[in-house]
Amino acid sequence: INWQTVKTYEDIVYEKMGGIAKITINRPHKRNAFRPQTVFELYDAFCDAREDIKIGVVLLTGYGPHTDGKYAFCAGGDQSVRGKAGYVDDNGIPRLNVLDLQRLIRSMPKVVIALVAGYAIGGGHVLHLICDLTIAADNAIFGQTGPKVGSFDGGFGASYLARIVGQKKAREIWFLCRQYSAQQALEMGLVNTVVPVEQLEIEGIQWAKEVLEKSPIAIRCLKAAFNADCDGQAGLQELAGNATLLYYMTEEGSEGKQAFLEKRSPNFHQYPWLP
Ligand code: 2NE
Repeated sequence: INWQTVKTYEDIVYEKMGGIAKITINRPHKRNAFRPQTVFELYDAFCDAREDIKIGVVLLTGYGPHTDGKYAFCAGGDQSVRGKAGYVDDNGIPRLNVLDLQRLIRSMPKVVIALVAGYAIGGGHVLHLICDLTIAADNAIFGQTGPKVGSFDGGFGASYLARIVGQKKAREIWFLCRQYSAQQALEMGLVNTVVPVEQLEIEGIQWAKEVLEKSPIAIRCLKAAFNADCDGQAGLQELAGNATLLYYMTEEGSEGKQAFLEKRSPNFHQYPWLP
């Protein structure tokens, strides 16, 4: 495998080989959780891949294993930079810019394949969800955590998930915040296939090569057609992003984040289940 680095970033690695681009989130000490800077870099790399007429497939993955031996695709938003109205960038501005990235992955007329080893959790789970295809390593672990850490993704994270796994399962995933194995994810249609972790990239390249043999215009029209069926969810995503921003401003939302950072269970008992 002969990946060529395209551009050097702080939080990601961006490489190309033939018609394939590979974008790797590179914050293993945080289980590849993203801060605003990470998302800006991902957005920049995805834009480059979209513009490059030689690129037909993008592989999105997470660097691993970490020094403790654990793998992660992405553990969602970096809770240590979560402020009152989003994830705070170097200029002190709170952001939910991962929603822009979700829209770019969804709308770009190229095939995006998530290669998931280890944790795909929270906003990291939504990132794999939004990709066109997901190849899971046998050690992959999937789940949402929002209601535990004082967050939610009421856009694609809820509605698109329900389209994929069905309403009952999607509600279970969000309401209980459990973790699911690669095999369970395969059974619920959340991933396309499961392979041994050491074969993950090889499998991704193989799938990419098969796509690259096909007609670019047929593929772009098909992607647009699959999207069109769920396009109302794009509006929901914007509305839900605003609701998340407001929720982050509340004491109840902060309690979840604070509990994660303090490595304790959240105490939501003081907040009423309003009628
Ligand atoms: C991913 C998971 C389950 C892994 O558990 P484990 O036990 O393997 O690792 P550990 O010890 O929890 O994590 C290792 C280090 O990574 C940091 C941890 O704090 C820890 O740091 P140190 O104590 O070693 O210094 N880390 C992991 N995830 C992080 C994160 N998201 N932010 C900051 N630091 C993180 C376990 O780590 C976990 O449950 N992580 C949190 C998952 C989560 O709740 N993510 C946010 C969901 S909300 C979201 O993503 C979102 C949204 O809902 C709406 C819009 C945008 C984003």
